Amino acid sequence: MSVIPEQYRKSGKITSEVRGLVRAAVKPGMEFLEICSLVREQVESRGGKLAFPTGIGVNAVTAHYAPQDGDESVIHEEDLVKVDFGVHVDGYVTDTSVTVTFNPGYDLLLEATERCLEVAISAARKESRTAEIGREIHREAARFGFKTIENLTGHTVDRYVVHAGKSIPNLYMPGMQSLKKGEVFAIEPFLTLGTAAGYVVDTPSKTIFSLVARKRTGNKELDSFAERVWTERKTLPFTPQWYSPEYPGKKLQDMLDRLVAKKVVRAYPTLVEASGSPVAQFEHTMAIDEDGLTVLT
Ligand SMILES: [Co+2]
Repeated sequence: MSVIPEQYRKSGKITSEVRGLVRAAVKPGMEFLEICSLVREQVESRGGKLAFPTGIGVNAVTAHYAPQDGDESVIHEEDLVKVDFGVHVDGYVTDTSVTVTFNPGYDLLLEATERCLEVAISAARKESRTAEIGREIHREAARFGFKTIENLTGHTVDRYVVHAGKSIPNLYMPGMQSLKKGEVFAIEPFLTLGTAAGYVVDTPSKTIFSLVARKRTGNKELDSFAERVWTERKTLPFTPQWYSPEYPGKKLQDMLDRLVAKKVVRAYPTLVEASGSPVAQFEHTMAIDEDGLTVLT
């Protein structure tokens, strides 16, 4: 008898189907915002909801960039494009990422990254120590002449929680916890060039936010926005773009700045590879139960 809630399986199935559509749909000339709309529509039409804002990471932009209204950025022929999205069904989160390119110069990087994910899944079938899974990822990347991003990791997920506490590193990292039966987690190797710095740094861009505290600010407008986010999202991340039609101009950004200052909301800066090198990423979410490991996505 599996201990994995059925909603995880449904969530994973939606994630997997939509990832297939994204992989086929992303083409040069496509706007970032179109990719996000596609993900949202396809997830919702299957009965899921977005677990976090869909991230579009082009080249060295590695994580936490969600395009906002008015962003006219498009995919170019020479780009490497990461689409990172997550689905929840009744709060049960599955997380995935796929990298697409039309630039043959990146083919080997993509192949190596996908291979690292396979190697990591094989390792996780028999190895609960996350440090050892990280070691396998790093070793496989090195075999191809690439580096892993040392400060980004996979993670356990939980109900209404995208990062539930345990990390699955992309290199050997001693002193980390082991995975247990009943846990659901995402493994996500990020690979970059052998000549790169191999880590990500924050940028001033902030497009992803989440509620961190349910406390009153005393301002009616801020409190009602925070209450609405709690009702709709709990602590799952959101992006201003979802709410922008209701708050014209700089209104919403101003509200978010104040909620961040009051520590009601947290902002996630866009992360880029420190030396500006391209980064590829593939990700699956999986569960361990009595029957072993099941890839949900
Ligand atoms: Co993830």
